Amino acid sequence: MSALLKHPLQLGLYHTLVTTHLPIRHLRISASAWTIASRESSIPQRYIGQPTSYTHQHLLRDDEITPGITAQEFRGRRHNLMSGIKKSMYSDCPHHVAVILAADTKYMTDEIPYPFRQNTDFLYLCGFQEPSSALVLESIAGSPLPDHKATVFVPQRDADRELWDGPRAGIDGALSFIGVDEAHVISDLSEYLDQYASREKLVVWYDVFRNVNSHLHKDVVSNLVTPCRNKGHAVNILQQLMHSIRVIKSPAEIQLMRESCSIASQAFVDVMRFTKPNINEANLYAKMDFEVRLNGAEFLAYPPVVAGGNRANTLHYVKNNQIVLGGDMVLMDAGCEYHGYASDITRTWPVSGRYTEAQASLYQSVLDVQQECLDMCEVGTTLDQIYHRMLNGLGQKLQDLGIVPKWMNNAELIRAAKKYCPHHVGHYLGMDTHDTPQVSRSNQLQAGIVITVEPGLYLPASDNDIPQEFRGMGIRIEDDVLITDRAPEVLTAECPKEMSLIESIMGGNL
Ligand SMILES: [Mn+2]
Repeated sequence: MSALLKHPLQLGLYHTLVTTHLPIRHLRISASAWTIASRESSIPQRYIGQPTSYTHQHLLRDDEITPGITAQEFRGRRHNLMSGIKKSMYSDCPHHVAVILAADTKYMTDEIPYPFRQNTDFLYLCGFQEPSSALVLESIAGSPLPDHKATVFVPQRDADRELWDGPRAGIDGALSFIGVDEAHVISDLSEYLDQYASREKLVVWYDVFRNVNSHLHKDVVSNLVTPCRNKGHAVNILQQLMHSIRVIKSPAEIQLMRESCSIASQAFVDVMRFTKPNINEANLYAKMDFEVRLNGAEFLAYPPVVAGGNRANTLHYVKNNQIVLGGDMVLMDAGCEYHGYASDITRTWPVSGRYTEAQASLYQSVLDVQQECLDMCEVGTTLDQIYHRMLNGLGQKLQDLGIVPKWMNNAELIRAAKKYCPHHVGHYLGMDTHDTPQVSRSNQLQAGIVITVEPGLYLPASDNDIPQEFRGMGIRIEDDVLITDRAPEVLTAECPKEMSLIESIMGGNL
């Protein structure tokens, strides 16, 4: 019996369909039929476990799957992926199947889940938020790529589980809401994939080395991958292609990123105003978290760094539990996630409201270098080239400040810059904070790419080579930048970074 025939819908759930007034033709919608189907009639008239325009009118329009992103855009993303596969070295093969798994729920302790975060590639392709689901994209016999069939596999509706976890979409909800061609329950995925194990001239696209969902990976997809490998079929990872698509943001995504950056920028201003000597780092963290949520973000995009004084020299300091003394600066690296899009900002300000002379000279040096780097953010340059600009600039500044000796030549200055700034100048930014890491930093920037520009200088209190007045200072200034065909757009421009502006805000004058 084929997986399709064994489908529970065909085994007796027709009754359910009738009672929910959902015509059976809606359960298998061809791609062409879907495009003419009315979106309005397709939104399930019940809560399905994630916001829809039916349950969350304040968040979504009728044509949107996730806030700001339409069903049509999601279809376009799947189309782009299949176009990429078509252009690959395996273009001659007639059969392709791509499997993208949803994340599974992670548990803190017994029955206590961490907040769920969907696998980004899965979310990007279909917008579905339920754990332990899968998306299968496959070529259609006799029809050239990028034509394809999109099928979702979702958890079965289960009254007992839904009592605890809330309603699930089920196959009817998933099919009509996501706008794919078919939907099945996830327990049918194994049998569905079996049909491919015996195929000839097949290419499998699956991220074998990523443990997105242990159960589905080990017990289900490996039953496709292993026999296919044994038969000599190509099994390719998808991530490289996924990231090359995801790195270029659509106009809708750019709008969401603008909003994410704006919310985080405003929150920084509120946190600066809230700062006073002897404040606990935890309070600054709490204030940031509070403000971004109050202004519409779902949560912070990552555990923020709130590092007073010398703790700023621990790059990933996230303990955030010390008192920041008057006279010290605080370095905060924080951003929010707004409808799936991250912002990532760092600012460093004096808790007393005034930079000391030494702090000011170090701060201005980092700010100058950041501006040089921002000026380079245009189509055709690379993150690595901006990084080299940063190293050159920081090396020069270290010498100007007297932190490294005058006799150092250029190569030695670069080494010193790397010592006092051990991280890169930036990374791609998008749905993930460190977005699309498979895209090399030596690739040329294109319009629609968002990057961070975040030079810093970290001068540990324990480093006796550093002049006394600078020891124990750590400064980073990080903005998020949209590459365009014209001048770069600094998405975090609302977040103050000029010292006079920060001092005015903290002094209550702005
Ligand atoms: Mn960053």
